[in-house]
Amino acid sequence: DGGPTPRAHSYTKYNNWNDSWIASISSSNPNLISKQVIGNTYEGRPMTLLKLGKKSSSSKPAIFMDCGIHAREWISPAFCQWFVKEALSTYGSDAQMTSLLNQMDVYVLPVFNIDGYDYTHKGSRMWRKTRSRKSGSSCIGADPNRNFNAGWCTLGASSNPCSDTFCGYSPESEIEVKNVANFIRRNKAIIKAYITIHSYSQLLLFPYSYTYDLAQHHSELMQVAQGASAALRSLYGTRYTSGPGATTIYPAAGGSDDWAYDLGVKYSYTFELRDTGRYGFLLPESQIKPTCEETMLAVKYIAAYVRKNIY
Ligand code: PAY
Ligand code: ZN
Repeated sequence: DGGPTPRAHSYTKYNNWNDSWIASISSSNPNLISKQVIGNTYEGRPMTLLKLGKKSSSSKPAIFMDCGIHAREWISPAFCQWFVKEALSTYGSDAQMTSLLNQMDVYVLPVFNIDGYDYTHKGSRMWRKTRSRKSGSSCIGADPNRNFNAGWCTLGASSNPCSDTFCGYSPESEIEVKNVANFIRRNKAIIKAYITIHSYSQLLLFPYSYTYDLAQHHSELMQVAQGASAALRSLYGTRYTSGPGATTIYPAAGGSDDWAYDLGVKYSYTFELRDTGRYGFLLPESQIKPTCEETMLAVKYIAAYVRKNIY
């Protein structure tokens, strides 16, 4: 007896992390998709990164997108799965997607914090952090979005291991953060945009969150964010607010978007998907499809802008 049979994968349901979706999608179209493991999680699960893009002999500029940094934000991994499915099924028919995948590669990390995500399915639905342990504390995990080396643990983060915004014992103390940071550092010459998907609040954030200072490219980042928000709104009227993290939501140091930006990835964005609090993290499954459809328009808008403005 192998225990309970897992529910079949569906793009309009919240699926727990499982190797088989990744294995089947990545072998479905070898000309457009491949996978690589960038390291293991604290509990030993492989972090598999998908690479979407038309095979090419020379290296292409790339976009890196991750979902599921925070365990309880279930709409986020649902969006990464949706994005991969849409990319494969609309390549060749949708002009924007075709140009994107012809000219660039898109790296998608479907679930960043796999251990935490699994725990929200099997243990506690509202868990946010990783699941790492350290002797001397009975509290588990750190906030991966406070653990990047960007103004680490200065503002809007806690040094208390029991806090939901615990910054960790040192920058990149969380192995999941280290694995992603290592990949982006290794590939920083080709990575032109960093997109991270969270929920909820309906915001499109960009640096900075660790300081109130405006980013060097503030006005361009704002202009692109507003264009992306308008594209998103065109489908179902969903309203997003755009702006720097510190003033648009709250100051928060150690976030992935600020870290990527300071590394030199100019187009660095954090999405806070639906809703504005009615359901919050418990967004009903009936909203997966409309949320993913509208978010596709925003992500494709940013991707098209980056593709036309390679630096
Ligand atoms: O860039 O300022 C930033 C990060 C903001 C997010 C964070 O706290 O890491 C915002 C929250 C999130 O998605 O984790 C928003 C949600 C609603 C929360 O838990 O507060
Ligand atoms: Zn989050």
